[in-house]
Amino acid sequence: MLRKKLSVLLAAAMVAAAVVGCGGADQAAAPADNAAPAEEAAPAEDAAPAEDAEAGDAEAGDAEAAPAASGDVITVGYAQVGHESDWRTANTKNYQDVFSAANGYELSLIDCDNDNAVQLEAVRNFITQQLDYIIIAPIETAGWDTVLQEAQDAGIPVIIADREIDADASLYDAWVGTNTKNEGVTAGNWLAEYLDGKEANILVIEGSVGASAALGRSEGFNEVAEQHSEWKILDSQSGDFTQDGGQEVMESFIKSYEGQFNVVVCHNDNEAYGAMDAMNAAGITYGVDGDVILISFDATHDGLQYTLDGKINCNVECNPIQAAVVAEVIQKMQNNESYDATTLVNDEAFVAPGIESQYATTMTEDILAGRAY
Ligand code: GYE
Repeated sequence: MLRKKLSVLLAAAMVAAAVVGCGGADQAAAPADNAAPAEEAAPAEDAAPAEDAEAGDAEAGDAEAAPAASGDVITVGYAQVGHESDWRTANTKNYQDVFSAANGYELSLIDCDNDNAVQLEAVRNFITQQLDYIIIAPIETAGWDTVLQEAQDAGIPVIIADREIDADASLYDAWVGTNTKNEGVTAGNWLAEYLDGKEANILVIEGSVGASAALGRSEGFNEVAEQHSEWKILDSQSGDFTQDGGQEVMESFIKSYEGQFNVVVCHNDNEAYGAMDAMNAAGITYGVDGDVILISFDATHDGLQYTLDGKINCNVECNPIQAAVVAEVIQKMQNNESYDATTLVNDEAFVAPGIESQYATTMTEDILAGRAY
């Protein structure tokens, strides 16, 4: 049933970012400007628990208190980035599992195919439909003010998930995601430790242009690179977080820089698969026994398989399993309880067998067996 949520209670006591996940790599505080506005509002009328609602993930915690009055469902719109990567596929499935009918939700998940205009339209449709909550995984950081104002005017709470946006934090209600700048710093720190003063001639295959996940990883990695006069970033181009994109960029890098580079940094696993295909075709060796050090991000199952096989030297995790945390925030909003305005899903990093690192865990069969996505 469609119901316009008139208001939510945003307790003044917004507590510090809650950290969930597996820990490991050093993660600083969540993005500083994500504190939601403190604002009092009347309780929603229909916050009574429903029967049989249970969270789809062990981490949902409070979500066991059911979402809505019996027969009532919570309508949720998720404007998803697209289907560019294995990470994204896992994230989509996770939302479908957690925001299920059995858990008391009606989820409208729109695959925006990495197109900003489509994503803005999806959010506007959610507003027109007067859904109870809107979740946005923003394709780009920029351009959100107007539509967020429209959602606020309509009284619909918005949760920004996965990536970050430039908009003022007063324009949305909560943020859940990972600290991609720290992921970049971890990759840089690991490389410095591994090279131990040796020269690095680096090629970077970035994620999608304007995406906070790409901007953050570059910013973090560059911060470390700047401290190393023996490192040179030869080139940095977007592979759009896709395997095809990674392959194309790597092919053109090979044309321009063959014989000149010894490090390739890919902003996600899919790009790394494409880069490996391009290097295979050109007879360039990579990984622990190769000429090129290969760094990747995401640490999906297949990415970790390549890490275990010694083809990817270091793989920095980014956890796509975020829906239960978002559901918990929604449950708290629904029950007029205070909630965390910012929730950081923590990440760690993994290195190939034979590598020991203070920044990353050495891969094993057991770690791989435990990786479902
Ligand atoms: O790393 C990539 C995906 O936003 C963190 O988006 C996410 C990134 C992830 O396409 O694989």
